[in-house]
Amino acid sequence: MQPTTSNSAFNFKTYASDRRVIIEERLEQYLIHNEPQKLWDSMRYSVLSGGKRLRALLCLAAAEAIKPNEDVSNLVLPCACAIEMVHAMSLIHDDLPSMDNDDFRRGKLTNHKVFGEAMALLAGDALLMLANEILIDETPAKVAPSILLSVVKELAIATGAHGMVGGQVEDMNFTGAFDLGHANKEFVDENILSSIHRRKTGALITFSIWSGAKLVGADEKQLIDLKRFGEILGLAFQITDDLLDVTGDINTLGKTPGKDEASQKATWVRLFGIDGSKQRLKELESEGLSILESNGTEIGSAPVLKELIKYAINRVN
Ligand code: GRG
Repeated sequence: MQPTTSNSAFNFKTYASDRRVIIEERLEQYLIHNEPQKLWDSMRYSVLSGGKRLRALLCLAAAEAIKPNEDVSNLVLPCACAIEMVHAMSLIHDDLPSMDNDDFRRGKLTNHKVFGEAMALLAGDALLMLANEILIDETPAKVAPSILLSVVKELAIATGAHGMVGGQVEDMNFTGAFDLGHANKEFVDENILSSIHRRKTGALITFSIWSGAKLVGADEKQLIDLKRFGEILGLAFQITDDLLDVTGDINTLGKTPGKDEASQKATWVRLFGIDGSKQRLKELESEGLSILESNGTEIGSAPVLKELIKYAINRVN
């Protein structure tokens, strides 16, 4: 894979489609058919069903931003694919009748609609563990064990009670459709909503960027800056998701719009309206860009991360 350069001829569309090809190939390789066949069919169905691959792209892009003149894709592809597996499992579980109860995802029937609830649960469980297996087994030995161990630990933190799972529970607590005894939408304010978004969605996105940089030897200052950049991008991504639920249509989104409103979810649009949400996105974009630009190292000169925050905000699905 050609390293990225900082020259003005950089074309994000070409970059993203080239990287998506290698991500898809690697995912296919890691998910080669196995037995029990129905379990692997279910795992493959959700991972290999398209998706923007934003998290994997962020992981590759962060690595490339730290080492702009080297081909680092082999060092970070196992991690990028592990992240896509964790992401796919979260979508499978999120779509279950006991959670968001969705029928469509990525323009196709949701996993439980095709394979049944029990298999969907188990496919999610298996993907979570496969992600760890791939990260540990397939990351090249050139990466120091201490670095790999810290990446494995951070993935656990981003995924579990401190991150995604905790955020999902907070989200449920403030969703009108759930009766957990203390749900009260009046109490949702910007701090609470930011915390939900930071954990439910932002933690894995932040990890995607941080891990790509960590695996290729980023220094502490670069890691701190990239973590902050990841938090901003993660929040912007989820605010955009809240907006798309109101403004999008099923054909473009690949999932049913209007679900947040119907289930009385706590969203940015609900708190601040469409204009307020768009305004916050503008602020987040400029905060994110200024972190990259003020870095004064290779990160600042890499065009990909800058384009990725714009993409996360301006996407249509
Ligand atoms: C990790 C054990 C474990 C459980 C997961 C269900 C759950 C607990 C968490 C829900 C997390 C979740 C689904 C958050 C929403 C994030 C979000 C906006 C997803 C959509 O991501 P895109 O747009 O999807 O990147 P594509 O299809 O492009 O990959």
